[in-house]
Amino acid sequence: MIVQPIDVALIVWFLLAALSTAYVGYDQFAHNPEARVMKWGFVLITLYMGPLGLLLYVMADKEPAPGTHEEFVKPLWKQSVGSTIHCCAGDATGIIVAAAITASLGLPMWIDLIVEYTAGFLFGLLIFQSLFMRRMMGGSYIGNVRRMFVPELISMNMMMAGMAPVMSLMMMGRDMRAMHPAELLFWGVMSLGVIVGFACAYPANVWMVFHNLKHGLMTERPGAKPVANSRATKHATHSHGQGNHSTASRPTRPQLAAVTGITMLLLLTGLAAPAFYVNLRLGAHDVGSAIMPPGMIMSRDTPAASMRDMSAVLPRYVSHVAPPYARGDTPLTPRLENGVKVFELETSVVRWNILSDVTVDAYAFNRQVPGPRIRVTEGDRVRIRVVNRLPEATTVHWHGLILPNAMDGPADITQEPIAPGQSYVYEFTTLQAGTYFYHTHANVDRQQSLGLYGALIIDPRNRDNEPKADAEYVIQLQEWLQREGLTYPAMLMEGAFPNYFTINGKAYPSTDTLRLKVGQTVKLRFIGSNNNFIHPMHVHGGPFTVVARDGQTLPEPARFEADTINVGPGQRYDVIWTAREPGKWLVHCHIGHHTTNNNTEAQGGGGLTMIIDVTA
Ligand SMILES: [Cu+2]
Repeated sequence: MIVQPIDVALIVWFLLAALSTAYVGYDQFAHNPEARVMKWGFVLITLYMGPLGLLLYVMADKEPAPGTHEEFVKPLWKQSVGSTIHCCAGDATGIIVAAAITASLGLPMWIDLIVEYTAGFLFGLLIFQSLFMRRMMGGSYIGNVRRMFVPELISMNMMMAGMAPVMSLMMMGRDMRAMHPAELLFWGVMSLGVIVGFACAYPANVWMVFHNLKHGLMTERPGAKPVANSRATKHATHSHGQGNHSTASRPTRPQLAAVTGITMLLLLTGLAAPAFYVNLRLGAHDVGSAIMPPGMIMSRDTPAASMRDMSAVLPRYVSHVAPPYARGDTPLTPRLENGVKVFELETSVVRWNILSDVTVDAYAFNRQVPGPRIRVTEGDRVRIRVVNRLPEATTVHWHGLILPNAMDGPADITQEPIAPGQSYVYEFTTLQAGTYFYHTHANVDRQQSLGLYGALIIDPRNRDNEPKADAEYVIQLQEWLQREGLTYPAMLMEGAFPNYFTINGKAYPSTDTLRLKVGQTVKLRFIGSNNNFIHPMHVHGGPFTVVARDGQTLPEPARFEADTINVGPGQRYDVIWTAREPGKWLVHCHIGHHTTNNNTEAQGGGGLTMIIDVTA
């Protein structure tokens, strides 16, 4: 899934890795007199380390001219490269296979790390060192296991000391696609982990090769016995008794113990230190693939549910791309069944333009933001069938209505949430009249912030006492957080503050323009369909009359004049404004930031701004 620039970089990286591996494999097996086990070591390491593996190969092991391999690979640094590659190829293979399996099983990260270390160590020791090397080194399999135990332990400790923090911090970082083996990012983290692990293991291998605890590169010519080109071999005619002819003495027991002890300490630090910063109790099934907003505080005790709540809408869930001109709040036509008005709502993830050049990945009813307008008359029997096509369970709440409890919508309180692919039928008789709205009542924090709401207008059966106007316009408010092409639910939380604001799913200058003539009136129905802020909605060009609050028409003496009304989440105000003078009159929120688009103004404003264009 290509959703971030890193994905393109990873594709390039893995293409380079594939080409590098193909070259190293071809050259090793066609031209290079390296021992078979080391050939495979280089191939695997180049697969994991890409062009860096290729670099190591040409610098340290590729025979420059026929017959020169023995001499070419002699320097200590080259021998140590060989020794590190040999160790890392086995360890990394064990670690990566274990990581892919533990991630698929959804085990917590801290268990993953222990399994990975164990698998890497055992694979390195039992397969790569002892089994594959037996032909080189001679002796029994068990003898090799015993002899290689400490060198393998030292090397593996250093490898994992470097690789573990890379895996922990990057997998549990902002982009947790890194936890999922089906994502390229997972393999990218593995690559980086092997590179860092290699760099950490290299100095330890230099020390071990210098002291003849480990062999380095080898030369294997057809018909001849393979030669282990350890630094000792210039004095050796029989090379397999490793370290017997060293120019440097083997380390003393205290030296070996001290080095081993330090590597154990570094290993434990590498395993444990990331746990101070990230929650290693989580696994791929908890948060795998979640991408978190930049700036979100993620501490070692942030629960998985909190991360899922704040994570981006993954673009792969977008099932419909709405055209830029699409509008929300379009009238929904019911069909009549035995006197019941039947409406159909369907939730899904859509790509929606809030500006001509800015899209959000929204949770939508009937592929629009806001959802379609449901308009009925007081006393109507209504039936609303809701089909859920979201990647998560949902419900619908009918805000402010008097209805049977089972029809009210709160998830897990009055009903089981509607699972993806399932449906639920709400049915009730409308007993009130006025401006209402419907919205999700499952994980409201996330779902409503992503667009799951719509207007519900109930006309009174007797319209005589209703405050009337020449025109009418519904204003539904919303806050959005869209960064780097990803949409996160906007919240009053660190890192989740909104940077876009919409009236009926559009930010100014993409908002509607109302057209009136001087002397005409308009009824503005403000709906606090947003989740976070109280928006002081202001109209230019003279005061309006507040005629209704939360669906209740105010009695004449209670109506009042104002030019700004605080619309809080869930609140509704009906106001009637008179066009007194010709010109362009603004309707806007009076919090300055809410009239910007990502902190910029265009054509005199942004966000919660719209124009009433009055002509004479
Ligand atoms: Cu505001």
